[in-house]
Amino acid sequence: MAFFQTPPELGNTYSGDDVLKRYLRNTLPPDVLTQIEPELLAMGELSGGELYRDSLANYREEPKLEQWGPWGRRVDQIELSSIWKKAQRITAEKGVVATAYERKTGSWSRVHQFALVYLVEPSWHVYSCPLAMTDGAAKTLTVSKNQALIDRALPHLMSRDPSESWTSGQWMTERTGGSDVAICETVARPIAGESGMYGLSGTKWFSSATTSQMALTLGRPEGNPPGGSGLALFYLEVRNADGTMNGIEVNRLKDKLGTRMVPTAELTLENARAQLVKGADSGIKNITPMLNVTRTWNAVCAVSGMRRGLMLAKDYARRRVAFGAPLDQKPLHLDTLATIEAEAQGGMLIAFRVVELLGKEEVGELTEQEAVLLRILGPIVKLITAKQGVAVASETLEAFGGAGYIEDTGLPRLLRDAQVLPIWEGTTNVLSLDLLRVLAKGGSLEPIFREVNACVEGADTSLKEPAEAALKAIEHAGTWLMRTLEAGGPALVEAGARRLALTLGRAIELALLVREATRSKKYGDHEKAAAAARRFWRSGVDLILDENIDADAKTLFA
Ligand code: MFK
Repeated sequence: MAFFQTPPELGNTYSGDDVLKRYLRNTLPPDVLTQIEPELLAMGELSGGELYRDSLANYREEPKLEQWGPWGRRVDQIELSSIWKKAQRITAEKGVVATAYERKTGSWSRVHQFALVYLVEPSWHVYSCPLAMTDGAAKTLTVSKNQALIDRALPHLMSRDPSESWTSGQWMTERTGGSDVAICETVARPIAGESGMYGLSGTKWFSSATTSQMALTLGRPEGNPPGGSGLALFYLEVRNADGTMNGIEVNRLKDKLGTRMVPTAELTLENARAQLVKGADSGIKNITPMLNVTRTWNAVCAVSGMRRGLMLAKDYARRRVAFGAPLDQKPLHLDTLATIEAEAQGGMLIAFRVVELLGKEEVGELTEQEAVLLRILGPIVKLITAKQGVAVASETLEAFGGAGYIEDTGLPRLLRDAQVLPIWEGTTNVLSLDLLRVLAKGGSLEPIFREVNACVEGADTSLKEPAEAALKAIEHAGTWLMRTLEAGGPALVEAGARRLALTLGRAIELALLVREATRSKKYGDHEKAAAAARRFWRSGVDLILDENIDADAKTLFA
């Protein structure tokens, strides 16, 4: 009989995820876990069942832009994929954004929310993009204390009624680029007689989620100085009350490597009516609450993608027989999967550690030290999980051989959708430089040292070496920073900034893995967590180079 390979299967993404369940058990008060578990189970069922089947069946669907109506009027309507339309309804009904703001589980509300996101993200083809923006906008408006805008938009942003719920865009990137946002060209002209209202004119080069009802964006009020402080943060609604566009034209949708269902568009703004959110300057500073929230989403989506790839690869390894035995009995295959399993677990723990801190911040329970830790971890968590996400996705595809390269298996998308994670919301290098600026502004590595120390306290003797490696890496980072600044100056520190950020990230991930093993002891499943810590440690933690390698870089570039 001819041979046909059995495909991998995905079950309930919550029931099947021992790593998430262990983390939640070790972290949440038992009554909170009991309260949220039914929601997690339901989301896991949807994600591994109906949505997964949809995502495989409809993987070719893409958004379509209709610029003109039948009678010649400009309409700029974007038709979304069927999965995105379904996701719009599901996210409202399940309160994927609302959960963070309703705070039914107090300071654990962010863990609650992001556990839901983690369970579902790969099944809805990056619908997390508009949700991240929506969450970021809700946070930014909340902290702006602009009561009129809060009253206008927040009920929609956190609505559980699909007919009332809005998503938000975040339009920062222009033709001048998405990293050096301060050179944005959008001009803001005051509208006579309307306090705080401006007409915005310019081009937005990457506007994700253009189908949103509102956006937060940057523009320079006429007469303001150049640079980031001369920009202001604006709120606008995309359509007027009669459904026409608010001085906005959609030039085209972007033809991207991945995130193919995200309607990323190029926009021209011509006197788009917009309202100041918080004063007529300091726009970059005022939009940073949004950046910090969307970067957390980025990290959670990265670790969610890793888990999805691993779930499928592990299931497949049990089904796929080659060279006389199933792959799960092949030592080299197991070794390969074990290495990425440890990376995925480390990534998940750092992502959720930041989520925990964010939740505490929002209910006013963050200590001063934790606030500094959160600011330092912000760029680190985004950059390290994104890099791990790409590496793990690539290895996952390889674990399927040729099938991993074939579109209708649904696997190639895992890699393409991972590749955006280190790019949008701040590239690895831009975030490494952000970390340097935080440290230069009086921050020190002390909060990280304290965090790592607390995690490795009480570690089992079998984890002595990984625990020491995490501590040593942080010590090395500290001495490297001081020595390099003294001996080489800021340029040499800049050259090593990515290695510094990744080393700190890996050290924290390792320490959290060690802590997970320690915390699991009383439940008797500590060996699995310990094995992840050891495997992660053996892959290497400290990437810092003491030698002056700047000269080599210049030679190689020339
Ligand atoms: C699944 C996930 C979904 C995600 C969807 C993504 C959709 C994609 C759309 C995009 O890709 S949008 C483009 C993404 N671009 C970025 O995220 C910006 C990347 N660039 C940076 O982050 C730069 O570091 C930055 C623009 C902020 C640098 O600009 P500046 O003018 O040199 O800012 P500076 O001086 O570093 O910071 C200005 C102020 O903000 C300072 O405060 P002070 O004025 O009080 O000194 C900073 O401390 C503060 N600040 C900067 N970053 C902060 C922050 N505060 C808190 N948190 C931060 N992260």
